[in-house]
Amino acid sequence: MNTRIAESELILNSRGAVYHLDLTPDELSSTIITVGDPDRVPEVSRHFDKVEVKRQHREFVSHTGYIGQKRLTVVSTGIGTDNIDIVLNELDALVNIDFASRTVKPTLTRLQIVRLGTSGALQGNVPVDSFVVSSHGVGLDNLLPWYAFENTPEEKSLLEAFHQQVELRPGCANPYLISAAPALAARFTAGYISGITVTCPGFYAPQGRALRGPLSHPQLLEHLTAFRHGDHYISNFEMETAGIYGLGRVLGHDCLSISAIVANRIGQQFTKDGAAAVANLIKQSVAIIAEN
Ligand code: R1P
Ligand code: URA
Repeated sequence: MNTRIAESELILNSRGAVYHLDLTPDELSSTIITVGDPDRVPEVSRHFDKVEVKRQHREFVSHTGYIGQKRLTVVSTGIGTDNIDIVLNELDALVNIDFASRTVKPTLTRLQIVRLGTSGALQGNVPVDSFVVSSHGVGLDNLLPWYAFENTPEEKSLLEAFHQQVELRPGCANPYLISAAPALAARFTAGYISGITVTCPGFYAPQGRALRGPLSHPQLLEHLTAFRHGDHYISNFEMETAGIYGLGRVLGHDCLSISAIVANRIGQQFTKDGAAAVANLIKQSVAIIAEN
């Protein structure tokens, strides 16, 4: 039986558009770029040959257009995995729920979702202005434990190693680990560094930054930097990747997160030109995403 999804669960506005994103199904492509900063959306769509849709509601700005024959949507998520919960569920609803009957479609669409963001490096040899492709996302936020999901044997073994090597106070985090879509990751190799990305529920103490608030985990950076499991190491941290990979797994979409490194926490450096680093990441990556 295909149950009707109530008005309170899938909320549509007067345009028939999904609640937070304010997009209708025809306004979305199946190839999607997510960015954190709403001002980054036009920086992506300036590479489109034509922009046919522009929408904005709260921090969620969306542009849909074409590069050649390839249709693309770029959408801003704002900061954090609480926003990723909203964006990934609404993107999925736009393709996999029939808004008229409010039922799940019999044939599901697999979206291709690529995050182009910024991040802080956790290794001395991952320099500022370099680009990191996240082979896996480790979530120290608490989004994915709210969903039912399955880990692969490789993910279980990496997560076990993470539990052994990274000391976290009980009740502070419930780490989860999900890998990138392998076929998507394989397209971003030349000019990109690959490593595990840790997704944090904040920018300051949850990333080991002490301004005035004392840290409950002063050893966090040291443990993350030292982590090893076979050839795997932790390259960087930020605030969305694990949530995107996790909801991609839950909902059946292919996800990849790529970051421009703006801070190196080991060398204590910050990029001299973050806008240029992000512009370079966008130019190089959008060209690859637009290839068929
Ligand atoms: C923090 O400054 C923000 O920057 C990073 C983090 O994940 C967080 O969202 O990504 P974006 O530049 O894509 O927003
Ligand atoms: N974004 C983060 O979340 N952390 C950094 O250090 C830089 C960008």
